[in-house]
Amino acid sequence: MTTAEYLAVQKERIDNFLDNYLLKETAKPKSIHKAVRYSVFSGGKRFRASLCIGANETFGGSEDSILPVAAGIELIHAYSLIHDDLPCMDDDDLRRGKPSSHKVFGENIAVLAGDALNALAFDLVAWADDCRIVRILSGAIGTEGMIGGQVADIESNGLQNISEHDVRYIHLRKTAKLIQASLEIGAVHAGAPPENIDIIKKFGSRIGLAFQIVDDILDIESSNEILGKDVGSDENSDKATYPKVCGLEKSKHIAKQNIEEAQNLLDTLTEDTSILKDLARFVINRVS
Ligand code: GRG
Repeated sequence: MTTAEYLAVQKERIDNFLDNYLLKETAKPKSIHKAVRYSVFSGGKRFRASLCIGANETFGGSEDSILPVAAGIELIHAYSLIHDDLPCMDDDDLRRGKPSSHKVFGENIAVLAGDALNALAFDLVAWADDCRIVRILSGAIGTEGMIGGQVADIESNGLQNISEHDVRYIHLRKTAKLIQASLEIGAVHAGAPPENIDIIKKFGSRIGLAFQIVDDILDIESSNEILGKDVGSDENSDKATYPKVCGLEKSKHIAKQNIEEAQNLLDTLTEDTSILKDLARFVINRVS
């Protein structure tokens, strides 16, 4: 199976699961259920869910019991995208080729749709009946994870003396933490030993950093049509990005280097890690 096929299979499984799980648009109050479904089913590669399932599979975990957990991680991701697009954050009108949640439903419902997704995500993750998983996810979201990264990102807007170290700090939290947690959760759920979980976490941190560097690069080199959002927005908002502090070519080199390092880490495991290596390669080959 190619990586594209693997991602397509997992996306279908996740989407079917979520379609059955989420309340219908006709459920009262209709606006919130419409807004939740609008963002969850607006597209998306389901990359984080695929990493979670891939890590679980690598360590011999059960295919069915990881599905609700992986779906819950995607709900956290959808929540972060809704809030990231709000006027008080990045103020983006377009996401996944469609108007952002607040453009369709208004800011109040968009904020609440994000909040609802957070609650639903933890409901799904709780299906695994494993507090370790709940703690990994909440750590990835909190002030030492996505929220901390987003705060540092907002506070660095427009600053001219930003260093590579500063951008790395932001990217590791804003983006890499959830990617790392997706893999760690898959491995923990499968019962992987602590030394292997350590390797998976290092792998996740590197591919997560590369994922955000590639995102910065695509914001310069891609188009609105391919990316499904407004390209050039990082430069317009004078955001802290790798291309801003290192230039495009060095940014590409750093992304590639992180992926190579991540793949090399997997060579220390005895399990078949081909799925995870392929997903790592996808990070630098992706076009959207
Ligand atoms: C606590 C969940 C939460 C959020 C509050 C808004 C915020 C703090 C953080 C923003 C984090 C964020 C949106 C980081 C960007 C990550 C990123 C590169 C998103 C794009 O991911 P893809 O390409 O998107 O996987 P698709 O559309 O394929 O799902």
